Amino acid sequence: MRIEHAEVIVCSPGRNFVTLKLVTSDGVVGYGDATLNGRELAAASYLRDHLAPLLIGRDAHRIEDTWQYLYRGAYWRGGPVAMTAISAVDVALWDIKGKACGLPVYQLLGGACRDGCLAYAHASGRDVAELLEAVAAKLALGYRAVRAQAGVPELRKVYGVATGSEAYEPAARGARPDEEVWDSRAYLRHVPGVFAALRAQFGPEPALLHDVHHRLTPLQAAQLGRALEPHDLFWLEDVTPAENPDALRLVREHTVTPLAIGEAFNTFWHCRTILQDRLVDYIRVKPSHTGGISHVRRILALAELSQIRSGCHGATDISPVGMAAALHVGLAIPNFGIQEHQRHEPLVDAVFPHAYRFDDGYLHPGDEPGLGVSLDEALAAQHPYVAAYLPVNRLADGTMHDW
Ligand code: CS2
Ligand code: MG
Repeated sequence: MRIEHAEVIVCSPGRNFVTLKLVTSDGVVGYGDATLNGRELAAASYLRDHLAPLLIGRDAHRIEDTWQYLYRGAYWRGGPVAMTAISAVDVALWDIKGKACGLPVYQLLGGACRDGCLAYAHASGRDVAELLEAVAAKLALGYRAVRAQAGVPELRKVYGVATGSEAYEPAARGARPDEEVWDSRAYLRHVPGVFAALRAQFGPEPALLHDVHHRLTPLQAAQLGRALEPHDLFWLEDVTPAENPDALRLVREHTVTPLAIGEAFNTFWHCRTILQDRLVDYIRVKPSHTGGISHVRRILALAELSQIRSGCHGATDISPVGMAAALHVGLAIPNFGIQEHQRHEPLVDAVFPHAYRFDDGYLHPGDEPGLGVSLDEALAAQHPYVAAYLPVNRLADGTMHDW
Protein backbone atom coordinates (compact mmCIF):
# COMPACT_ATOMS: atom_id res chain seq x y z
CA MET A 1 0.00 0.00 0.00
CA ARG A 2 1.86 3.07 -1.31
CA ILE A 3 1.22 6.72 -0.58
CA GLU A 4 -0.04 8.13 -3.86
CA HIS A 5 -1.24 11.59 -2.97
CA ALA A 6 -0.30 14.13 -0.27
CA GLU A 7 -2.22 17.38 0.06
CA VAL A 8 -2.17 20.21 2.58
CA ILE A 9 -5.52 21.85 3.29
CA VAL A 10 -5.54 25.19 5.10
CA CYS A 11 -8.93 26.43 6.24
CA SER A 12 -10.40 28.90 8.70
CA PRO A 13 -13.87 27.93 9.94
CA GLY A 14 -13.68 30.61 12.66
CA ARG A 15 -10.02 29.86 13.34
CA ASN A 16 -7.16 28.50 11.23
CA PHE A 17 -6.38 24.81 10.76
CA VAL A 18 -3.75 23.06 8.65
CA THR A 19 -4.62 19.48 7.72
CA LEU A 20 -2.55 16.90 5.85
CA LYS A 21 -4.46 14.46 3.69
CA LEU A 22 -2.69 11.32 2.46
CA VAL A 23 -4.27 8.90 -0.01
CA THR A 24 -2.87 5.42 -0.68
CA SER A 25 -2.83 3.27 -3.79
CA ASP A 26 -5.72 1.31 -2.21
CA GLY A 27 -7.73 4.52 -1.84
CA VAL A 28 -7.34 4.72 1.95
CA VAL A 29 -7.40 8.32 3.21
CA GLY A 30 -5.52 9.45 6.33
CA TYR A 31 -5.57 12.85 8.05
CA GLY A 32 -3.01 14.61 10.22
CA ASP A 33 -3.20 17.92 12.10
CA ALA A 34 -0.41 20.45 11.33
CA THR A 35 -1.96 23.53 12.91
CA LEU A 36 0.68 25.80 14.45
CA ASN A 37 -1.20 28.68 16.04
CA GLY A 38 -0.11 32.02 14.54
CA ARG A 39 2.51 30.32 12.30
CA GLU A 40 0.15 28.15 10.22
CA LEU A 41 1.62 28.92 6.80
CA ALA A 42 5.15 27.98 7.86
CA ALA A 43 4.03 24.49 8.89
CA ALA A 44 1.91 24.21 5.71
CA SER A 45 4.91 25.12 3.54
CA TYR A 46 7.25 22.68 5.35
CA LEU A 47 4.73 19.94 4.62
CA ARG A 48 3.75 20.93 1.12
CA ASP A 49 7.15 21.98 -0.21
CA HIS A 50 9.52 19.65 1.66
CA LEU A 51 7.77 16.57 3.06
CA ALA A 52 4.91 15.80 0.66
CA PRO A 53 7.26 15.13 -2.31
CA LEU A 54 9.27 12.67 -0.16
CA LEU A 55 6.16 10.73 0.82
CA ILE A 56 4.93 9.84 -2.65
CA GLY A 57 5.63 6.17 -3.39
CA ARG A 58 6.52 5.22 0.21
CA ASP A 59 4.94 2.18 1.88
CA ALA A 60 2.11 3.66 4.00
CA HIS A 61 2.48 0.86 6.58
CA ARG A 62 6.05 1.84 7.50
CA ILE A 63 5.12 4.44 10.10
CA GLU A 64 8.22 4.25 12.27
CA ASP A 65 10.62 4.16 9.33
CA THR A 66 8.92 7.20 7.82
CA TRP A 67 9.22 9.03 11.15
CA GLN A 68 12.94 8.19 11.34
CA TYR A 69 13.42 9.19 7.70
CA LEU A 70 11.85 12.61 8.18
CA TYR A 71 13.40 13.32 11.60
CA ARG A 72 16.89 11.81 11.33
CA GLY A 73 17.09 12.41 7.62
CA ALA A 74 16.88 16.18 8.04
CA TYR A 75 20.10 17.88 9.07
CA TRP A 76 17.99 20.63 10.76
CA ARG A 77 16.18 18.61 13.38
CA GLY A 78 13.44 19.58 15.76
CA GLY A 79 11.73 22.93 16.24
CA PRO A 80 8.00 23.64 16.19
CA VAL A 81 7.60 23.98 12.42
CA ALA A 82 9.40 20.77 11.41
CA MET A 83 7.97 18.75 14.29
CA THR A 84 4.40 19.90 13.62
CA ALA A 85 4.81 18.80 10.01
CA ILE A 86 6.29 15.42 10.98
CA SER A 87 3.50 15.03 13.53
CA ALA A 88 0.88 15.40 10.81
CA VAL A 89 2.52 12.74 8.63
CA ASP A 90 2.77 10.32 11.55
CA VAL A 91 -0.84 10.83 12.65
CA ALA A 92 -2.12 10.45 9.06
CA LEU A 93 -0.22 7.16 8.73
CA TRP A 94 -1.72 5.80 11.98
CA ASP A 95 -5.14 6.80 10.63
CA ILE A 96 -4.40 4.88 7.43
CA LYS A 97 -3.14 1.81 9.29
CA GLY A 98 -6.24 1.76 11.47
CA LYS A 99 -8.53 2.01 8.45
CA ALA A 100 -6.54 -0.65 6.56
CA CYS A 101 -6.88 -3.01 9.58
CA GLY A 102 -10.49 -2.08 10.31
CA LEU A 103 -9.55 -1.05 13.89
CA PRO A 104 -9.63 2.17 15.88
CA VAL A 105 -6.09 3.46 16.48
CA TYR A 106 -6.27 2.82 20.24
CA GLN A 107 -6.55 -0.91 19.49
CA LEU A 108 -3.31 -0.76 17.51
CA LEU A 109 -1.65 0.92 20.51
CA GLY A 110 -2.42 -2.01 22.83
CA GLY A 111 -6.11 -1.50 23.49
CA ALA A 112 -8.06 0.48 26.05
CA CYS A 113 -6.63 0.88 29.55
CA ARG A 114 -9.77 2.67 30.76
CA ASP A 115 -13.39 3.34 29.79
CA GLY A 116 -12.89 7.02 28.97
CA CYS A 117 -10.45 9.92 29.26
CA LEU A 118 -11.11 12.38 32.10
CA ALA A 119 -11.56 15.81 30.47
CA TYR A 120 -11.14 19.32 31.80
CA ALA A 121 -13.10 22.26 30.50
CA HIS A 122 -12.16 25.95 30.39
CA ALA A 123 -13.96 28.49 32.55
CA SER A 124 -13.05 32.14 32.84
CA GLY A 125 -14.50 35.39 34.14
CA ARG A 126 -13.51 39.03 34.09
CA ASP A 127 -14.20 39.02 37.83
CA VAL A 128 -14.76 36.35 40.46
CA ALA A 129 -18.57 36.46 40.22
CA GLU A 130 -18.41 35.86 36.46
CA LEU A 131 -15.89 33.03 36.96
CA LEU A 132 -18.10 31.30 39.57
CA GLU A 133 -20.95 31.32 37.05
CA ALA A 134 -18.70 29.97 34.30
CA VAL A 135 -17.40 27.13 36.48
CA ALA A 136 -20.96 26.24 37.56
CA ALA A 137 -21.97 26.08 33.88
CA LYS A 138 -19.14 23.63 33.08
CA LEU A 139 -19.94 21.43 36.07
CA ALA A 140 -23.58 21.41 34.91
CA LEU A 141 -22.40 20.01 31.55
CA GLY A 142 -20.93 17.05 33.42
CA TYR A 143 -17.26 18.08 33.68
CA ARG A 144 -15.49 16.88 36.82
CA ALA A 145 -12.44 19.06 36.18
CA VAL A 146 -12.33 22.73 35.24
CA ARG A 147 -9.50 25.14 34.42
CA ALA A 148 -10.28 28.49 36.05
CA GLN A 149 -8.81 31.81 34.83
CA ALA A 150 -9.88 35.18 36.19
CA GLY A 151 -9.36 38.81 35.27
CA VAL A 152 -7.05 40.79 37.56
CA PRO A 153 -8.56 44.07 38.84
CA GLU A 154 -5.49 46.16 37.90
CA LEU A 155 -5.19 44.68 34.38
CA ARG A 156 -7.40 45.64 31.44
CA LYS A 157 -7.30 42.23 29.79
CA VAL A 158 -5.77 38.89 30.80
CA TYR A 159 -4.82 36.06 28.43
CA GLY A 160 -7.08 33.05 28.93
CA VAL A 161 -10.08 35.12 30.03
CA ALA A 162 -13.04 35.55 27.69
CA THR A 163 -13.91 39.20 27.09
CA GLY A 164 -17.64 38.78 26.56
CA SER A 165 -20.30 36.16 26.22
CA GLU A 166 -18.38 34.37 23.43
CA ALA A 167 -16.21 31.35 24.18
CA TYR A 168 -12.58 32.19 24.72
CA GLU A 169 -10.33 31.84 21.64
CA PRO A 170 -6.55 32.25 22.07
CA ALA A 171 -5.74 33.71 18.61
CA ALA A 172 -7.33 36.94 17.31
CA ARG A 173 -7.80 37.64 13.60
CA GLY A 174 -5.78 40.55 12.28
CA ALA A 175 -2.47 41.35 10.58
CA ARG A 176 -0.62 41.90 13.89
CA PRO A 177 -0.87 40.39 17.37
CA ASP A 178 -2.87 42.25 20.02
CA GLU A 179 -0.76 43.75 22.81
CA GLU A 180 -1.65 43.07 26.44
CA VAL A 181 -0.19 44.62 29.59
CA TRP A 182 1.00 42.34 32.36
CA ASP A 183 1.84 42.82 36.05
CA SER A 184 3.01 39.71 37.91
CA ARG A 185 2.64 41.30 41.37
CA ALA A 186 -0.99 42.27 40.78
CA TYR A 187 -1.67 38.77 39.44
CA LEU A 188 0.01 37.07 42.41
CA ARG A 189 -2.00 39.14 44.89
CA HIS A 190 -5.26 38.19 43.19
CA VAL A 191 -5.12 34.48 42.29
CA PRO A 192 -5.15 32.82 45.76
CA GLY A 193 -8.39 34.66 46.64
CA VAL A 194 -9.96 33.46 43.39
CA PHE A 195 -9.33 29.82 44.31
CA ALA A 196 -10.50 30.37 47.89
CA ALA A 197 -13.78 31.65 46.42
CA LEU A 198 -14.04 28.65 44.07
CA ARG A 199 -13.52 26.15 46.90
CA ALA A 200 -15.98 28.03 49.13
CA GLN A 201 -18.60 27.80 46.38
CA PHE A 202 -17.98 24.33 44.95
CA GLY A 203 -16.46 22.39 47.87
CA PRO A 204 -13.54 19.96 47.74
CA GLU A 205 -14.69 17.61 44.96
CA PRO A 206 -14.25 19.26 41.53
CA ALA A 207 -10.71 19.14 40.16
CA LEU A 208 -9.52 22.73 39.66
CA LEU A 209 -6.67 23.65 37.30
CA HIS A 210 -4.94 26.92 36.54
CA ASP A 211 -2.65 28.06 33.69
CA VAL A 212 0.07 30.67 34.30
CA HIS A 213 1.23 30.81 30.63
CA HIS A 214 4.96 30.85 31.39
CA ARG A 215 4.90 34.29 33.03
CA LEU A 216 6.60 33.98 36.42
CA THR A 217 10.13 33.80 37.77
CA PRO A 218 10.95 30.59 39.66
CA LEU A 219 10.60 32.37 43.01
CA GLN A 220 7.25 33.94 42.10
CA ALA A 221 6.06 30.54 40.86
CA ALA A 222 7.11 28.94 44.15
CA GLN A 223 5.21 31.63 46.08
CA LEU A 224 2.09 31.04 43.99
CA GLY A 225 2.29 27.25 44.35
CA ARG A 226 2.57 27.61 48.10
CA ALA A 227 -0.27 30.14 48.35
CA LEU A 228 -2.53 27.77 46.39
CA GLU A 229 -1.79 24.69 48.52
CA PRO A 230 -4.84 25.12 50.79
CA HIS A 231 -7.10 25.06 47.69
CA ASP A 232 -5.91 21.63 46.44
CA LEU A 233 -5.29 22.30 42.74
CA PHE A 234 -5.25 19.38 40.30
CA TRP A 235 -2.37 21.22 38.63
CA LEU A 236 -0.69 24.55 38.16
CA GLU A 237 0.42 24.84 34.53
CA ASP A 238 3.37 26.49 32.77
CA VAL A 239 4.53 28.52 35.75
CA THR A 240 7.90 29.47 34.24
CA PRO A 241 9.17 29.85 30.63
CA ALA A 242 9.04 26.50 28.82
CA GLU A 243 12.55 26.44 27.43
CA ASN A 244 14.30 26.26 30.80
CA PRO A 245 13.43 23.10 32.75
CA ASP A 246 15.93 24.01 35.47
CA ALA A 247 13.66 26.87 36.55
CA LEU A 248 11.24 24.25 37.87
CA ARG A 249 13.72 22.92 40.43
CA LEU A 250 13.31 25.88 42.73
CA VAL A 251 9.52 25.78 42.34
CA ARG A 252 9.52 22.09 43.25
CA GLU A 253 11.63 22.62 46.35
CA HIS A 254 9.11 25.04 47.80
CA THR A 255 5.65 23.76 46.96
CA VAL A 256 3.65 20.53 46.83
CA THR A 257 1.07 21.97 44.42
CA PRO A 258 1.17 19.58 41.40
CA LEU A 259 2.82 21.07 38.30
CA ALA A 260 2.25 20.61 34.56
CA ILE A 261 4.26 21.77 31.55
CA GLY A 262 4.91 20.78 27.95
CA GLU A 263 2.35 22.20 25.49
CA ALA A 264 5.16 24.11 23.72
CA PHE A 265 7.63 21.18 23.68
CA ASN A 266 8.31 19.51 20.38
CA THR A 267 10.65 16.58 21.07
CA PHE A 268 11.75 14.26 23.86
CA TRP A 269 14.80 16.49 24.33
CA HIS A 270 12.62 19.21 25.88
CA CYS A 271 11.28 16.60 28.32
CA ARG A 272 14.43 14.71 29.29
CA THR A 273 15.49 16.66 32.39
CA ILE A 274 11.91 17.11 33.53
CA LEU A 275 11.17 13.38 33.30
CA GLN A 276 14.48 12.22 34.76
CA ASP A 277 14.35 14.57 37.72
CA ARG A 278 10.58 14.41 38.09
CA LEU A 279 10.17 18.17 37.98
CA VAL A 280 6.45 18.05 37.14
CA ASP A 281 3.52 15.70 37.73
CA TYR A 282 1.84 16.02 34.32
CA ILE A 283 3.45 16.39 30.89
CA ARG A 284 1.43 18.18 28.20
CA VAL A 285 3.00 16.78 25.01
CA LYS A 286 0.46 15.86 22.34
CA PRO A 287 0.44 14.15 18.94
CA SER A 288 -0.10 17.44 17.06
CA HIS A 289 3.17 19.20 17.86
CA THR A 290 5.40 16.66 19.54
CA GLY A 291 6.15 14.28 16.69
CA GLY A 292 2.83 12.53 16.27
CA ILE A 293 1.50 9.42 17.98
CA SER A 294 4.83 7.57 17.57
CA HIS A 295 6.95 10.13 19.42
CA VAL A 296 4.39 11.08 22.09
CA ARG A 297 3.93 7.42 22.91
CA ARG A 298 7.68 7.10 23.55
CA ILE A 299 7.77 10.20 25.77
CA LEU A 300 4.77 9.06 27.77
CA ALA A 301 6.24 5.58 28.20
CA LEU A 302 9.32 7.19 29.75
CA ALA A 303 7.11 9.49 31.83
CA GLU A 304 5.40 6.45 33.31
CA LEU A 305 8.72 5.28 34.77
CA SER A 306 8.86 8.54 36.75
CA GLN A 307 5.18 8.33 37.80
CA ILE A 308 4.39 11.30 35.59
CA ARG A 309 0.98 11.32 33.91
CA SER A 310 -0.24 12.72 30.62
CA GLY A 311 -2.18 15.97 30.36
CA CYS A 312 -2.44 16.53 26.60
CA HIS A 313 -2.92 20.04 25.30
CA GLY A 314 -6.42 20.34 23.81
CA ALA A 315 -7.00 24.04 23.13
CA THR A 316 -9.03 25.10 20.09
CA ASP A 317 -5.89 25.22 17.93
CA ILE A 318 -5.66 21.42 18.23
CA SER A 319 -7.98 20.42 15.37
CA PRO A 320 -10.48 17.58 15.79
CA VAL A 321 -7.88 15.40 14.00
CA GLY A 322 -5.32 16.27 16.69
CA MET A 323 -7.90 15.80 19.45
CA ALA A 324 -8.80 12.34 18.16
CA ALA A 325 -5.11 11.36 18.02
CA ALA A 326 -4.64 12.50 21.64
CA LEU A 327 -7.71 10.52 22.75
CA HIS A 328 -6.58 7.28 21.08
CA VAL A 329 -3.22 7.62 22.89
CA GLY A 330 -4.92 8.64 26.14
CA LEU A 331 -7.23 5.64 26.14
CA ALA A 332 -4.37 3.20 25.52
CA ILE A 333 -1.57 4.33 27.85
CA PRO A 334 -1.33 3.21 31.48
CA ASN A 335 -0.33 6.66 32.79
CA PHE A 336 -3.11 8.82 31.38
CA GLY A 337 -3.81 11.82 33.62
CA ILE A 338 -6.31 14.21 32.08
CA GLN A 339 -7.21 15.65 28.65
CA GLU A 340 -7.81 19.35 28.00
CA HIS A 341 -11.12 19.88 26.20
CA GLN A 342 -11.65 23.40 24.95
CA ARG A 343 -14.67 22.75 22.77
CA HIS A 344 -14.65 23.76 19.12
CA GLU A 345 -17.37 25.92 17.63
CA PRO A 346 -20.15 23.98 15.80
CA LEU A 347 -18.76 25.12 12.41
CA VAL A 348 -15.41 23.44 13.20
CA ASP A 349 -17.23 20.25 14.18
CA ALA A 350 -19.10 20.43 10.86
CA VAL A 351 -15.85 20.81 8.87
CA PHE A 352 -14.29 17.88 10.78
CA PRO A 353 -17.07 15.33 11.48
CA HIS A 354 -15.75 13.05 14.24
CA ALA A 355 -16.53 9.96 16.25
CA TYR A 356 -15.09 11.12 19.58
CA ARG A 357 -17.67 12.06 22.15
CA PHE A 358 -18.00 13.66 25.58
CA ASP A 359 -20.15 11.97 28.18
CA ASP A 360 -20.42 12.58 31.92
CA GLY A 361 -16.97 14.13 32.30
CA TYR A 362 -15.11 11.71 30.04
CA LEU A 363 -14.05 11.76 26.39
CA HIS A 364 -13.94 8.62 24.25
CA PRO A 365 -12.34 8.42 20.78
CA GLY A 366 -15.11 6.18 19.41
CA ASP A 367 -14.73 2.86 17.60
CA GLU A 368 -14.52 3.82 13.96
CA PRO A 369 -11.49 2.42 12.11
CA GLY A 370 -8.51 4.78 12.20
CA LEU A 371 -8.86 8.07 14.06
CA GLY A 372 -12.58 8.43 13.37
CA VAL A 373 -12.33 11.94 11.91
CA SER A 374 -12.98 13.13 8.35
CA LEU A 375 -12.79 16.47 6.57
CA ASP A 376 -15.62 18.09 4.63
CA GLU A 377 -13.42 19.61 1.95
CA ALA A 378 -16.20 21.57 0.25
CA LEU A 379 -17.16 23.25 3.52
CA ALA A 380 -13.51 23.85 4.41
CA ALA A 381 -12.97 25.56 1.03
CA GLN A 382 -15.68 28.08 1.90
CA HIS A 383 -13.52 29.27 4.81
CA PRO A 384 -10.06 30.24 3.56
CA TYR A 385 -7.08 31.20 5.74
CA VAL A 386 -7.27 34.48 7.66
CA ALA A 387 -4.16 35.85 9.41
CA ALA A 388 -4.53 35.49 13.19
CA TYR A 389 -2.10 35.72 16.07
CA LEU A 390 -1.76 34.99 19.75
CA PRO A 391 -1.32 38.25 21.67
CA VAL A 392 2.03 39.57 22.88
CA ASN A 393 2.63 40.63 26.42
CA ARG A 394 4.31 43.80 27.72
CA LEU A 395 4.92 45.30 31.13
CA ALA A 396 3.44 48.73 31.94
CA ASP A 397 6.67 50.44 30.83
CA GLY A 398 6.57 48.72 27.43
CA THR A 399 9.11 45.95 28.13
CA MET A 400 8.31 42.69 26.32
CA HIS A 401 7.41 39.94 28.80
CA ASP A 402 7.21 36.12 28.62
CA TRP A 403 3.94 34.40 28.19
C1 CS2 B 1 -3.36 27.42 26.60
C2 CS2 B 1 -3.58 27.68 25.14
O1 CS2 B 1 -4.88 25.68 26.45
C3 CS2 B 1 -3.91 26.10 27.04
O2 CS2 B 1 -3.42 25.54 28.01
O3 CS2 B 1 -2.06 27.58 27.06
O4 CS2 B 1 -4.47 28.75 25.04
C4 CS2 B 1 -2.34 28.01 24.34
O5 CS2 B 1 -1.84 29.26 24.69
C5 CS2 B 1 -2.62 27.97 22.87
O6 CS2 B 1 -3.14 26.73 22.57
C6 CS2 B 1 -1.35 28.24 22.09
O7 CS2 B 1 -1.52 27.93 20.76
MG1 MG C 1 -1.61 26.20 28.61
